[in-house]
Amino acid sequence: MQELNVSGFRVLKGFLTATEQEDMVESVRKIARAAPFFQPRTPWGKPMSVRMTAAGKYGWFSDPAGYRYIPSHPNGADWPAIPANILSVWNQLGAAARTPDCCLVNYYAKDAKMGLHRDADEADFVWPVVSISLGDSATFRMGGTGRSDATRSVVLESGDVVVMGGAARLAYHGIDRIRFGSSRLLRDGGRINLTLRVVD
Ligand code: MD3
Ligand code: FE
Repeated sequence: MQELNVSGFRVLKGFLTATEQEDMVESVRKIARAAPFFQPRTPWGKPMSVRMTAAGKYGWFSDPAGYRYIPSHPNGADWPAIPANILSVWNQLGAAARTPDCCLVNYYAKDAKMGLHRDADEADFVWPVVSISLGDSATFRMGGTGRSDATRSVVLESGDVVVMGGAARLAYHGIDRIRFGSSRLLRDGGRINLTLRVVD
């Protein structure tokens, strides 16, 4: 396994074996059966290209009323528990002293992307964010703590895990595009990203 570690930004290439990736896709299918994927709208009313669902105490939501964590699915159902194989990645790389409150599940179809942003709606930035990539590769863009800081891009492949701690926790980042069809993990293609966060 290769590792890049620059001021709290860790990319663990090939952290998950092929079998672990397949098991994790099965866990995501279970989450999606209990909490179906939905398409959030931006505060400006435009549908986001990424489809989302979640597990844990909170999920993430946005609509013209703004971006926020929500304690149940938009359909009223409880979010399912975070599956053990996903929690195991947090316990190895995140912070075993604390359970994550949210496992956000992002699904990127062919033309989906996520603009440059930072994750700053959590109560305490001492906790890292752990992200798991499954399926098609993506061009991930990583900047600094200022919106106009220089950025660089990193290709994230299926089985890679990213940990954002320290100064990187509040860095700007986004997904420019996915390389549709680059992986055969998901039968219909596309990319799943799991993001584990402490919210409260
Ligand atoms: C850097 N997701 O859901 S994961 C997000 O691939 C999000 O779906 C992207 O950004 C995705 O908010 C990127 C890598 C990641 C996650 C959280 C971070 C990078 C981060 C938090 C702080 C800095
Ligand atoms: Fe983010």
